Amino acid sequence: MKIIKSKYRFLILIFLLGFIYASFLEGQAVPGKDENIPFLVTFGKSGKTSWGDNDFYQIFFFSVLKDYTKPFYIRVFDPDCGGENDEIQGDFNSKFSFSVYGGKGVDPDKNEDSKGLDKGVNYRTGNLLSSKVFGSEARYDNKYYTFGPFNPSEGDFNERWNSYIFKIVCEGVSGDDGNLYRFFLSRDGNNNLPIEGANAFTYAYTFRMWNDFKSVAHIYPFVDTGVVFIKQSNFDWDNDGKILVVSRYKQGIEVPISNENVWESSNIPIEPAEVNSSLDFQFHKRQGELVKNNNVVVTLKNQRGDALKFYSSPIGGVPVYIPKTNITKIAPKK
Ligand SMILES: [Ca+2]
Ligand SMILES: [Ca+2]
Ligand SMILES: [Ca+2]
Ligand SMILES: [Ca+2]
Repeated sequence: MKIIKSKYRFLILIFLLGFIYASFLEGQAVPGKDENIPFLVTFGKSGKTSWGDNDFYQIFFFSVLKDYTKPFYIRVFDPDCGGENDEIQGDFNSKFSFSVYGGKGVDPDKNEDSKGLDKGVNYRTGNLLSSKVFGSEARYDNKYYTFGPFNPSEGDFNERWNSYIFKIVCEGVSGDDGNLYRFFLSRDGNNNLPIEGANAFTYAYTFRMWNDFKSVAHIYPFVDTGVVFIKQSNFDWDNDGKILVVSRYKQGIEVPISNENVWESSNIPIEPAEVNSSLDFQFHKRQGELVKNNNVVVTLKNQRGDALKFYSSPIGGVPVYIPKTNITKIAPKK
């Protein structure tokens, strides 16, 4: 009897996993399906940066291809800060605003301030389309809240990507607790239905690692034309294992890692073969004693100081290292 039950459960699990996989295919799940990141995280502004969020806000951009003309929705999973998923400090007493922007001023390719990277600049650029404040609220706990519908033409048009750009800002308005959440860009208000050709990106990625030794998280920056080297910066990694950079040219370069409440930076050379493709930043957890509930921030800049975009669905796909077999021939012994 027990065996039948567990077989049944296994089949349901397979079905559900297949369903989840299918619904994440298009890359409008944030974090994306290849990233293996459970949640984004933002702390209330009275939080401590040593908990893993350096600035108490997070900005994500969504791009919707011009060809898509129907309404769409931005769905937030677990927007509240309480109950399931969230990081309590004392008791849950924090408030978070989620705000969606469209129109001129949103596109970060045209407006540097919109990226939200520099302290003191107003990153709330564009037209406010919708906004809501969440506290500890059972009705939104472990559930979706849906913003929209929005019309694609309400976005800020980007000629290069032939897409309308939208922005969502999550800000820790008050309190000290950590809000964990995810986004989904959907063509349906009640279900996660991806939009073909859409994507999401950010310039400062604040996320939570799984509490699992074997779990490897990935983020995928896009290397644009003209990039010669990049400066990586990671914050509050808590000495939690290794951060490796993999590309079609790099088998896995280890970069300096940060400890508690500090930034660690280094320069990484970029080869011509890596231009116009994505890099794979891999986050491998330390073995032995588990670093629990690790939140981390990552930013990248090129040699000119321009920030790189991290795409939820990597541009050109997940990069795979191509061994240089001709170069690695073993030299004969003298
Ligand atoms: Ca608290
Ligand atoms: Ca919750
Ligand atoms: Ca939450
Ligand atoms: Ca941390």
